[in-house]
This record gives sequence, structure tokens and C-alpha cells, in this order.
Amino acid sequence: MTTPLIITVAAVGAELTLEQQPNLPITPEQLAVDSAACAEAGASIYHLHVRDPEGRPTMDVERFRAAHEAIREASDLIVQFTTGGAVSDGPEARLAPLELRPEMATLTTGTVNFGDEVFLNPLPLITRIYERELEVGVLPEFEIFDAGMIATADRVYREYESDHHRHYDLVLGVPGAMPAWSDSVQWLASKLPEEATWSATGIGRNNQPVAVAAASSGGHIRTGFEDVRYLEPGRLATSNRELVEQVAAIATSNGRPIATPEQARNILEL
Ligand code: KMH
Ligand code: ZN
Repeated sequence: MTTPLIITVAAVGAELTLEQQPNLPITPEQLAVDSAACAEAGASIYHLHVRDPEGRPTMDVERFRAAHEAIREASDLIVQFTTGGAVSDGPEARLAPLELRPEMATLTTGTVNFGDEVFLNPLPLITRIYERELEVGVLPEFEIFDAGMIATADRVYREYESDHHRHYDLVLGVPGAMPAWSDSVQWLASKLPEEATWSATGIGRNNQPVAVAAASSGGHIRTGFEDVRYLEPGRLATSNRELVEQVAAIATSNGRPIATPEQARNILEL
């Protein structure tokens, strides 16, 4: 049977501003509406960053708590917290929301240039976040912005003698990180452990080509305002739902059924 395709929606992010995207979901009420619409369109994972009332990125635990509750009341989506936050967030802030024990959380396994800035992930911080994720029973998703991060993910997994399911997200096209070359998705995927699952996301204009490459090579897809603003050149997306619909159509045209949240939980062994 063809493996159903899991759609992750990275709905908020830390970089996009309200000026750039007035429909960015910020309040718990907006997140509830947004998550329900994305679930209806085929998403099964909601990758979550939160904002303060002015729309600035924050790692405030109470904002995460309210958002987490609102999304879970509105949908059956798997909620995946960021541990990356914004490039300006320090280790304590990035770790704090894990106390809320979401089903999943991210783990970026290396430092990378991030536009004009640096997304700092030295090994001691990686292991600290990983250890905390294991301690609270959260499934990590390894965020791979560059090839060396695959090796570091393997390293921490082995060092902790882990046996959880390994799921990766290949993030392609961040300026300064791994570009979305035509063979990037297949090449990176070929370096992952055999039994692992993976999604891919292309930043900005790379979003659709990367989605096609992922759908046609057995992977899963991530999309959402965090990664992409335009449905096509000159046509701004007005909701995360539209972006989910776009990649759901790509999946279907590549012969991949869309995973329900329940199927996604089975695939990820949650
Ligand atoms: N905002 C980026 C610096 C994650 O969510 O884990 C990091 C990021 C990764 O978004
Ligand atoms: Zn993120």
C-alpha cells in the first residue's frame, strides 16, 4: 500500500511579521480557527511558535499553554512545539515550553547561518534539548538545515542509546544553509537511517518543487506561513489552509493519499 503522506503546517514561525502577513494566527482563538481549517484541508501536524499580543515572537510558557489548549480543543492535530524559537532566544527560553509535554517538538542538530544571522545550536545545547525531550516523553523531529546535521542527529541518538522512531524534517533554501538544489531532497533522504521517516520543506519559492520531490520519493511535506508566503509568484497566500490545500493537491497528483492525524500517529509511532 502507498504510504499516506503527512502534511505538517508550520503556521506561525518567528520571522514573518504581521505587516508582511496580516492573517498570521496569533491569539488562541485565531490558532483554533487556523488549526481546524488546516486539519480539514489535510494537515496532521501543527508546528507551533507563538507570538505576544503585539505579534512579536516569544517562548513564553503561558502563551504556549493557551495556544496548545486552543489547538487541541479545535482539532485532532499532533502539536509539535518549536525548540528553535527565534535566533535571539537563549537556551532557557527555548527549553521552557517543553514542560507542557506536547506530542512532538523540534530539535535542530547544528549551528547554521540564517540569512544575516546565526541560528546557534552547539552540541551541548543539542544534547540538553534532546535529553529534556526524552525526559518529558516528547518525540523529537530532527530539523536538518544542512547535511552535517544528519550526522549529529545520529550521534546523539546513539549516545543516548535511544530506540524511539526517528523522524526528520529537511529544511531547504534558508539563505546560508542547504539550498533546494534539484537533487537535494533525494540526496539527503538517502543519508537517513533506513527505518526513518522524513518530511521536506522548501523556503519561499522553493516550496512547491521541494513538495513535489518529497511526495514523489516517499517523503512527507511541510508548508505554512513560517516557510512560504506566496501561493505562486505575485499571489500572497491569505491563510495556512490555502498552503495546505496546495501541497495536498501535489500529494494527490503524485499518487499519495493524505494521512489523517491517526495515521500520522501510527507512522510516527506516537
Ligand atoms: N526560527 C528559526 C530560527 C524550529 O522551529 O525548531 C528556527 C526554527 C526551527 O524555526
Ligand atoms: Zn519553526
